[in-house]
Amino acid sequence: MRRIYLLVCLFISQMSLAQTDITVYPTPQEISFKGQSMTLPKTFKVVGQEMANPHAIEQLIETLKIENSQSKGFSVYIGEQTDKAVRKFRKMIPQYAEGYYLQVTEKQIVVAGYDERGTYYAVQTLTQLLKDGKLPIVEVKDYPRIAFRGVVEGFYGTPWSHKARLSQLRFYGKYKMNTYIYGPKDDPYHSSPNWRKAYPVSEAKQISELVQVSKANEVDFVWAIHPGKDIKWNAEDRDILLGKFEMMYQLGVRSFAVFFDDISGEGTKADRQAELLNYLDNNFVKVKKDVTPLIMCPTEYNKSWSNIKGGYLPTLGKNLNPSVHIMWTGDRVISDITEDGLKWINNHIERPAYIWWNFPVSDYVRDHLLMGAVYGLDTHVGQMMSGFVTNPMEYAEASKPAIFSVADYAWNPAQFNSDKSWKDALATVLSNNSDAFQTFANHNSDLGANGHGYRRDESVEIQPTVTSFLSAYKNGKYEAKDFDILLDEFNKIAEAADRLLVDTENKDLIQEMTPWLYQFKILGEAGQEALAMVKAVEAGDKTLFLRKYKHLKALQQRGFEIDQMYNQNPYQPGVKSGSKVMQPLVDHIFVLSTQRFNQKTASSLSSEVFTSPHKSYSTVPQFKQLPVRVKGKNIIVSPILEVVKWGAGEYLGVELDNEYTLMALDADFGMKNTAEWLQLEVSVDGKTWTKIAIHQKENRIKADLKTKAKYIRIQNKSDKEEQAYLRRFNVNI
Ligand code: XQO
Repeated sequence: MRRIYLLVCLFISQMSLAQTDITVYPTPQEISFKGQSMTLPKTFKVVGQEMANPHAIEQLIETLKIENSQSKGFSVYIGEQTDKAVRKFRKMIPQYAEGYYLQVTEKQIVVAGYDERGTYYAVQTLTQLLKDGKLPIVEVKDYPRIAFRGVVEGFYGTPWSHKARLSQLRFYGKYKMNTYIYGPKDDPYHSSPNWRKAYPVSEAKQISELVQVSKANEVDFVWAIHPGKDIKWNAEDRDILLGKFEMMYQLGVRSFAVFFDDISGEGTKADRQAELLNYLDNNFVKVKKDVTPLIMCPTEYNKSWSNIKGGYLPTLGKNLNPSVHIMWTGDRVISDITEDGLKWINNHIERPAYIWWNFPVSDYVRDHLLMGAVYGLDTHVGQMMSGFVTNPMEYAEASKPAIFSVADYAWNPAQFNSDKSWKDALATVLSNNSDAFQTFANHNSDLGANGHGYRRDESVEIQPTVTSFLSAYKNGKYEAKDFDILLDEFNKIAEAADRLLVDTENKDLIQEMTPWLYQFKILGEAGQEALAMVKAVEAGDKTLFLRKYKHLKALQQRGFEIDQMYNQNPYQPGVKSGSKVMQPLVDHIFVLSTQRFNQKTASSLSSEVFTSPHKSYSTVPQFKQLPVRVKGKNIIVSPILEVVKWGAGEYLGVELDNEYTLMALDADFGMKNTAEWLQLEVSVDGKTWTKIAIHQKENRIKADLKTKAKYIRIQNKSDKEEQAYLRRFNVNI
């Protein structure tokens, strides 16, 4: 009896093994493992090869290593539901676009697509199921919940390289993303000043190649144009735009978008935008017949920027041809996607919104890498949106984990598991060092303070131990268990940074992350030294404490130098790592242990920590918590990208850590007339203010200060709201 029992257990464990060790991404709607697996045969008889989607056949041949179809080989039936080869399985095929039925048994494999993409996606799933020459006996009925899924390269900053884009397109094909929208804000032929012009030959050739590779990976290459900054609402510009679409069509482009985001002035008019898009829809999209529906990005692309009474969104909703997709970022520029938010927008635009999700884009927090999980997306709203595309970081490879999880979410929101998807995403992007990559991602996911007020979880698992250790150590004691957990984590951080630095599996990823790996290594070592200082104080070992103290000061200096040396962009320059939990922890331990050391040994070691001594403050919502950094004799407020609404009487101020002699102000608010409504003032005590004259040339504002002050602020002295950009605000001391 016992023997049988053991045999049954073995069988079940075998079955469960087959069941659990393969996870298909995106999560299929229905997948049922039958328990056993089959060993891949050597010869196959492929039925339907001539009619099925050629890209699917290509992938099938590569996956199953099929030399040539043999008459007596193992049967593989492949095709779309109207093809003879899969006719007898057609009632098993889910009746949704891009859906498919996949079956693996001991005697056959069936790959049956609702349409050509479905067949291709079935083969992608089959490819993921193949492991060590074995396939599980399985049945899959699968389809996407959201019709358009993918990426919009829509960020400010260095556009992705051609090589990076090709790698992205192959990645999208594997994870069933069917949309790549080309719209890099800093490409002059996508936006002003050259949106009217043809691409130079070399760029045109690259676009053609991208289109070809997109097709081979079943991805729509959507070419976007961003004419709003200087478009004229006349027949001439309208026909120039039509002509540009025709040029892109000649390069092979079959999907188009028109973006009106981040502009001001004439181009923002809804009725004009709708008229232009309907013209393009009627005279280009509908005429060509092989072009997918138009996508547009509205000027009011999030709820916080929209003014329904003003009529912008209702005008678009009413006037725009129903087939035109309208993009939306959510309740704010950077925002969670919720059912209420979707109900609100879908009602006003009279169609399901096409989501442009601004994560993991980091062009407003450029000193941070956003490697965290994808979350904040309602899981039961799939049918309330027509598309879901993510706006990624300028770091293409480092964006892949988030893109992987967005692919997972967009295909099957109802079954999306944020944490599991994140861990598997990291292991997919970097398989041989995935534990180190996970450690890195755990502590490099928050954004730090930023104008959008958007934050992310970071160092989640160790956070409770950090809190428990610090609250105890503030009273001079701590739990040994907490200490050991923290030390173990800092050891893991230091090791992970080095193992990743020399990883060769994905060199492009490592190259993108290197500055942050340098910083991460220092964070790990700094943590080790800070904890060593705690031990030295406890042991009353003055010599040891001083050694550790000096080492940590040196590490702080190195970290500062890395922050000053790498990634020196004009917005948020530098390299931050572990900025939400682990770096503050190191600083806290440094301060507390140094203070304790000073008390115990009547010393007066400085417990000053290297952070920016000065800070900004403001009554302008978009200027909240702007980072301030020091560069030489300059105090620099971080610029931001978007149009700022500056209310009457509102001001932007800088509070210095001490009184200084201010020498000059060098500012730029992106407009010519700002000196008319701006008033500059300085103060020593923050109460009595002295007005200072400012001079304007073009957009540049200057002021000679040569006055002692601790505060400086610039105020909208008019009685109405003004619009401006924060391009520069530097105080020279
Ligand atoms: O969200 C946008 N359009 C729907 C515009 C995008 C830019 O492309 C940036 O990548 C992103 C976040 O920074 N968002 C801009 C916000 C405001 C920039 C003026």
